[in-house]
Amino acid sequence: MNIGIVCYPTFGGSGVVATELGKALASKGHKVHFITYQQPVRLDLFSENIYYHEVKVSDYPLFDYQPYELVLTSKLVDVVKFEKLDILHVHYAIPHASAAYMAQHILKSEGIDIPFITTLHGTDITLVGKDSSFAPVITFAINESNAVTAVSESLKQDTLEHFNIKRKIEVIPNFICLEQYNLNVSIKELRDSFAPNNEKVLVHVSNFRKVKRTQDVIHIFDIVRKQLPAKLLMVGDGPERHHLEELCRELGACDLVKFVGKVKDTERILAASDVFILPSESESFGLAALEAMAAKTPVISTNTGGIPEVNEHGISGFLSNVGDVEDMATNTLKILENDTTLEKFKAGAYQQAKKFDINTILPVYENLYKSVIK
Ligand code: GMT
Repeated sequence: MNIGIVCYPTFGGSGVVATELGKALASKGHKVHFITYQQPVRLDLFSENIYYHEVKVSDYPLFDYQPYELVLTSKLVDVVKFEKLDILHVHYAIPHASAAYMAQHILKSEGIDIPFITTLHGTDITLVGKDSSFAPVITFAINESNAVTAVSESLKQDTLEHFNIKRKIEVIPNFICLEQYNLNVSIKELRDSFAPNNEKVLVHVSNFRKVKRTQDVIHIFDIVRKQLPAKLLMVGDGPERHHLEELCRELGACDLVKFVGKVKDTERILAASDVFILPSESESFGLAALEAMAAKTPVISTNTGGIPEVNEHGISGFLSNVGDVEDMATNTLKILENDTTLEKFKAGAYQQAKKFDINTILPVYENLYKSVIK
């Protein structure tokens, strides 16, 4: 198949899922065209069957706000026509689904039929989409998609609750490429570089937005480090970083917390850590938790949204109520109690991650594509 993928190219989960899906489809022989405003962070353009079409955003001084949806629509029309695409798969509804709808209708007027699939990822529904200024367009674009998928049962229910949806939403969970986590290189050196005295290593990966409750990560760590020697790795960057650094200073924990910044391939850092912390306020799936589990790192998380579909309480980690930092710290200490318990949770995390292997999920997407292509 000749597939167009529209996504955000940034470090966010939806862009990562779209990129990994495209790479896996390309490795199976499909031609995959990424259409977005910047090369997706995890995309390797030298891979066979992968193409990238940049959406040029206008900088005309009249526009205080650049009309991205329109330039994206025009680009979609152009790429569908000239690359002879069979299908468009848009990740994140805003504004990708309505741009795809518009492109579909422009192409129809020229006698070209192109179906589009919308994958809902989370904040397009739970945060942004619920905003009444977006709701009519989002509702319409979801209803007009040729197929709609959500990354968890929880997100599907949220969508049905908050929007007037008249079409079927299929749940296709996020996935990981387990092979990528079979690291041949030793992680000992990396671990020794930040935990030279065999301290336990806690890790958090996110875009440091408010919804991630990153301050809770620091508070959990502060409780844990008072019980046993520990270090914390904060991977990523975002609006909360400044407050987090201030909090570390207040708690006198600066020497124990390392802000690593944005990292493209997190596999080695995750594998070199003992426990992953995800105290989010809301999370439609929690891809970062799944990536940790694939690296055999158990997860301490909240029980919000789709996280319970990913992290199994008592097996791959533990779940707590949002904001209950005491409970999350207690659970972290339970996992770190002794090597046997830690190994048990590491094995549990990996077993759970196996359920989300790309080899299981990819055929589901391929079948969905076939079902909508006439
Ligand atoms: O979580 C983010 O801040 C990024 C966001 C995105 O759309 O890029 O992530 C959402 O999609 C991910 C991939 O499907 C999910 O794993 C995340 O749980 C979801 N984030 C939220 O629901 C807050």
